[in-house]
Amino acid sequence: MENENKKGHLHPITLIVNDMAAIFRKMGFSVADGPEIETEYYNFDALNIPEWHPARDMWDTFWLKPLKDRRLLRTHTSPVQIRYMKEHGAPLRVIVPGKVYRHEATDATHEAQFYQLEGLMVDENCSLAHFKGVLEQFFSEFFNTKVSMRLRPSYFPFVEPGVEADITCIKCDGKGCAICKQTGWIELMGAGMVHPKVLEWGGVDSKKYKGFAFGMGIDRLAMLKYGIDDVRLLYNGDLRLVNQF
Ligand code: 2NL
Repeated sequence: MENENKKGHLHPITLIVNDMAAIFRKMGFSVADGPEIETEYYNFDALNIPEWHPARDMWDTFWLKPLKDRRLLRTHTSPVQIRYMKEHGAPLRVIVPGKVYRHEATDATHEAQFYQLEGLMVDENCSLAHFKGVLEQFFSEFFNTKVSMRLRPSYFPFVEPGVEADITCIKCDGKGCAICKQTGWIELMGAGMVHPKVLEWGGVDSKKYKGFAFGMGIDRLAMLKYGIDDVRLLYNGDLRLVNQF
């Protein structure tokens, strides 16, 4: 039989997660994980997104049938970082790759279930400059080419200030091409300085410690790195895709 000699192998998402973790480990980050079924408290309230906050609409949520408390499928991996702060205390460096869920229609760039990698560094005098340095180093190693980053102001309830971070296009080095839609820049992540209230809810003294945090889509990075143009290809089990890795 044709398949008898074929060995199993890792899925492209797993390969990307392993690559990412290896680079962050070299910079002193630990890798953590946590539950995919979360409480409303850890997914929202502890991230400065109370029930009445209009920003809750940013995350279309799969709610579970309510029992004692309201539970949901986590919409981001941030709840793991809150749990990590409480358990380990400051200073800390951690990344959390994992599966997250959004209640939305799928298309070539959206899935209801996808992978995210978030990171958190907390230390005395930690700043956005450290964020930029760490992530420029990360992306340069990940894409095997020197990349620069630019930060644009943005808003997320759990950080202040909040930013969107772009890197120089890895295909054209900033000259302009189809990948970067002629802009020279690729939008890759949201980030910011952790809101003092969020540090406190994580048990960290926000007078003594500062922290940066960031989140990015692993699927999007996999698509960029491997030239995949439809996120659904990563999950529909088509062997013509997975056998290329
Ligand atoms: C995005 C935005 C972000 C974070 C994630 C974070 C986690 C904690 C505290 C503060 Cl525990 N922030 N995570 C911060 C800013 C942006 O992700 O667009 N992700 C794909």
